This record gives sequence, structure tokens and C-alpha cells, in this order.
Amino acid sequence: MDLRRRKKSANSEEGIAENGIEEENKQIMKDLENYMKCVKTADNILLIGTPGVGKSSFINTVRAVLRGKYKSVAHPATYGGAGDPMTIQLTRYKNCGLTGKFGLTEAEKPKMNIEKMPHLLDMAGLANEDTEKLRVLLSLLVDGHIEVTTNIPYILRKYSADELPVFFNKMTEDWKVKKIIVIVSATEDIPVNLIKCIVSVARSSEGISPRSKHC
Ligand SMILES: Nc1nc2c(ncn2[C@@H]2O[C@H](COP(=O)(O)OP(=O)(O)OP(=O)(O)O)[C@@H](O)[C@H]2O)c(=O)[nH]1
Ligand SMILES: [Mg+2]
Repeated sequence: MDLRRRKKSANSEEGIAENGIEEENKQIMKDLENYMKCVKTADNILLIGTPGVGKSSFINTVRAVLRGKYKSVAHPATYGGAGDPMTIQLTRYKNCGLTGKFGLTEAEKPKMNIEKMPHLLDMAGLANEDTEKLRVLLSLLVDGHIEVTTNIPYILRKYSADELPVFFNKMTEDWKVKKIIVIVSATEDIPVNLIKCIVSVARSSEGISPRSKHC
């Protein structure tokens, strides 16, 4: 087979696929721009899932769509080797990682009101369980008691369900979580217990907004 011809045809197939993705991205950006018109303030969105399901990668992907270019800022874990560590500290990506510590330069910023884009909170993977301690921890997080940079696996090991509210007794309005996104693996079982735990915390929290009806 003529390798040059084969290469050319592969390239044109790639070209079509890339164009398709570009068109889809343009539509996403348009929809987002419209949606942003009815958003009042930037909410905190907490990403939850079992270890290694792609929480940090999700942030990198969202940021790449908005930026039009991929760059890893939320460090994905490398499993089965001595790579980057998994996410340990609670990390906040301001305005989907477009501003703040991981932010873009003025020239790189998309031309829309990114100040109202949500802040994404990345945290350590959680066990698939529905325990009193996990419910207490998630309630404290959602209600604005847990500061960014907190080492979540450490405090889960160190404190009991009764101790957690004693050590995290201060509330900061700015840290409150408005929405939760549960990330699950497409190839593993759905973490039913963890989801039960999250649903029970979300139901009892006044801060979590019900499903948005957009404008
Ligand atoms: N095949 C495939 N791999 C993915 C996908 N998303 C993430 N990964 C890979 O899965 C591994 C874990 O991804 P992370 O984004 O670090 O997962 P995480 O949920 O943040 O992990 P922890 O912080 O350790 O809980 C990395 O090697 C990623 O490259 C995906 O959609 N498909
Ligand atoms: Mg992570």
C-alpha cells in the first residue's frame, strides 16, 4: 500500500473529526455565553468521586474547552507507577481555572464574562461508603466550613464524626458549595453507597440549589 496515500487519507479523516469537534466547541461556547447572561454570581461546584475516576482530568478538559487549548493544571494521578500524586488537598479552580492562581493571560481569556463562571473544587477521591463520618465531612464542606488546601484524607483519618464539627466550627460564606458533580468511571461499578451519602447530604443542605431550569 502507498504509505503516502494512506497518510494523506488518515490526515483528512482526522481533519474532518477535528472540524467536527471545533464546530461542537463553538456551539458549546455560544450556549455558554447565553447561559452566562442569566447567572448572577460564580458558584462553588464540588467534584466528588472515588479515587482515579477522572475528577482532575474533568477540570483540565473544561478549562481546555473554554481556552481552546489543552494544558494540565489539575494534576491527574498516574496510577501503577511513581508519577504525580493523586489529589490530596482541596483545590479551588477559580472561574473554571480561567482566573486566579491557574488563570489565563488577558490575551488567552475567552471573550465572555468569565467572572461569573463557577469555581471548581477538586478533592481527593472518596471511598464508596455511606458512613456517618463521611456525611459529616461532606456537610461541613458544603456548608463552608472546610478551607481550600485542607488535606481531606488526613482529616478523615484523624477525626471522628463527633470531632469534625468541633475542629471545623467556623463558617465562611465564600466557601459554601452550591452544586455537586459526581464523576463516575465508565468501566467500573457505580459507587452506589457514595452516591447515597452525597444525596443525603445535598438533601439536608439549604445551600445546594435544586436542578437549575436555566433562565
Ligand atoms: N481512558 C481514560 N482515562 C482517563 C479519563 N479521565 C482520566 N483518565 C486517566 O485516569 C487517571 C486518573 O485521572 P485523574 O483525573 O487523576 O482522576 P482523579 O479522580 O482526579 O483521581 P484522584 O485525585 O486520585 O481521586 C489518569 O491517568 C487519567 O489520565 C478518561 O475519560 N478516559
Ligand atoms: Mg484528582
